[in-house]
Order: sequence, then structure tokens, then C-alpha cells
Amino acid sequence: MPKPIKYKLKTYERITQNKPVNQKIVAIAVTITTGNVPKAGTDANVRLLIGAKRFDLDYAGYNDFERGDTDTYYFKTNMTLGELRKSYIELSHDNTGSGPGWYVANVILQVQYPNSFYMALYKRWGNIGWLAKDEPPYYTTAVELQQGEEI
Ligand SMILES: [Ca+2]
Repeated sequence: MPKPIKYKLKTYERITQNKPVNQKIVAIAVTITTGNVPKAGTDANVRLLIGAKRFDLDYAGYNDFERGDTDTYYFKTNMTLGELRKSYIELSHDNTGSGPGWYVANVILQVQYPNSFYMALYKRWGNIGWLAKDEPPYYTTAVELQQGEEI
């Protein structure tokens, strides 16, 4: 078993860099692609933390996060871009259900500005891998996506 590491920090790209820190954000969309590998899917309860806010990712009557699926969740917010950049962001699940290990291919966070029909890319994290205690490397059900920046 490899040496335990609490989190795996991933590389990302961002195209909101040119916006001011006081830019208001009225909604956030998170798009998660579950990998196309055996046992990639999960039925555990998945949540996204953005700072002190917790977002439960679940559509009633829909089997979220199955192998190869891309699922998007929208949340209304009233934060600013600067507050988002300062926020700690973590994706996790509660390790419940049968075979709860989850293989996350990538995560995309988009933001919506007031009076804009479109979502703008905030960050994209690729090749995240297993969030699993029942799949290698067996050490965590959470991934830190962003530490929170000094701005
Ligand atoms: Ca599921």
C-alpha cells in the first residue's frame, strides 16, 4: 500500500482570471465526469464544499455518478469571484452503498454572472482518479480541488 497522502492536488486551467475580484456570481455549475473503468460509479452521497457552504450533488429519481456519465449540478449563489477564489473547495462522498469507491475523471466548475445567459469556466481539474477506500490507493474519499488563494 502506498504511503497515505491526505489529498491529491490536481492541475487546473482557468479563464476567469481577467475578471475583477468583486465580480458577482449568481450561480455555480459543477460538472463531474465519472471515469469509464470497472467499478468507477458510486451510489454514495456526494458533496461539494465551497468554503463554508455544502452542496449535496443529487438528482432525485436519477442514478448519479455511474461509470462514464457526465453529470451537472447548478446552485444559486450570491458570492463574488474573489470570495470563490479564496474558498477552500473539496469534493467528497460518504462511502455508503455497495462498492462506494468512485473514479472521478474530471471536474469542471463554471460560474454565471448577473444578466448573463451563459456560464463561464472557472476551473477544470483533470485526472482526479479514485476517491475510494475500496480501490487503490485506498486512502481517501475526498479530494481537495482548491486550497483557497490569497487575493
Ligand atoms: Ca450512482
